[in-house]
Amino acid sequence: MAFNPADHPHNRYNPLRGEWVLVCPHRGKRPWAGQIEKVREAAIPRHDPKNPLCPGNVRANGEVNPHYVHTHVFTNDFPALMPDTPAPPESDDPLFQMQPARGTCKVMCYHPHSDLHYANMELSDIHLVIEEWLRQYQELGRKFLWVQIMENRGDMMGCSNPHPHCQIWSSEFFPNEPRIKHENLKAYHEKYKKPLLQDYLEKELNRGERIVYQNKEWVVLVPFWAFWPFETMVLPRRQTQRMSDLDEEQKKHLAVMLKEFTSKYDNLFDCAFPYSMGFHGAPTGEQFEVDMPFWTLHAVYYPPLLRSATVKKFKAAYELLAQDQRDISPELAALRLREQPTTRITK
Ligand code: H2U
Repeated sequence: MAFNPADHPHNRYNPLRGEWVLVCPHRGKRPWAGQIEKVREAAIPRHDPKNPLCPGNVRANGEVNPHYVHTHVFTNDFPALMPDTPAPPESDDPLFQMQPARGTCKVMCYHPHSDLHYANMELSDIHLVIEEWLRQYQELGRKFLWVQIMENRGDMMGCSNPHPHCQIWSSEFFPNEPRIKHENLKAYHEKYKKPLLQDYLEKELNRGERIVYQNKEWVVLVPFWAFWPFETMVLPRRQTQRMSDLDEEQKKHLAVMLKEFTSKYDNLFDCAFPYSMGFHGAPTGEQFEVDMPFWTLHAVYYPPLLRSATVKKFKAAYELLAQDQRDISPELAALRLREQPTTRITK
């Protein structure tokens, strides 16, 4: 019997993590007896006088937000990381190791109106969001080794507030996810003399089967090794190491990508599609000016939904005890996303 990747269980290698993911596409084909309901989403008020992220409102620490008209950034009132935390004592016991954890956590509001997301935002406003990301990245990146710009959307992902916003956690330490990527990207570059993600993009563009969206500067694809059913990666067509290296054309088309691609996500299950997303690029701090040709700036989207607006994939059982596993193939997920319109259609 000849191997068919759309039918036969197999393992796929994730070169960014040095790990395998089990793909069981035959299970994705099994009949679904459950209902696929359309969710009724509560309308989000444009301005809620009780929402601490809205302009002119009081936050948890008693501060009043300005009447901002575009973006607004403030230090999180409940920060996970602070700049002046004392360092734990050093230990020579390998089983009880600690390291200092200093940093800063910011919240960035995208727009004064709570009822907006990329799909219904003006491109000019999305552009201002990107400019603010860059400003924050430049400022924080001078000081911190890692600046994590990240967005959580939807109750399902634990997002506490429907107002369009992201969080920016900056740290003096190198967090696990980007550190592991860093090591793998570096090793690949040493071996093949090419940036892994540029090499990968070129090959994916030739194959085409996992491409979801493209414009002049950006490509969105479902990675060959994706774990989440509709996980995607956003890659620049031109090699770019850090967010601070983006030029005007890249920023302009990033705004278009954010609007059009997230509309596809919303159209897939006709809902405000939940996800965690964020950007990864070359580390900063003392290395801000250091050339790291092995790093390619990219964004990742990790959405939890599997089959409908209410049916979620859990990272549980086999994934926790043995190895990451998925049912629907990355190629089928890419096809389903590719088919979606780039403007929001309420079905
Ligand atoms: P998330 O919904 O993505 O968690 O972001 C909201 C953040 O806003 C959350 O981290 C912060 C919370 O700590 N916040 C404040 O800093 N002040 C407030 O008054 C409310 C929420």
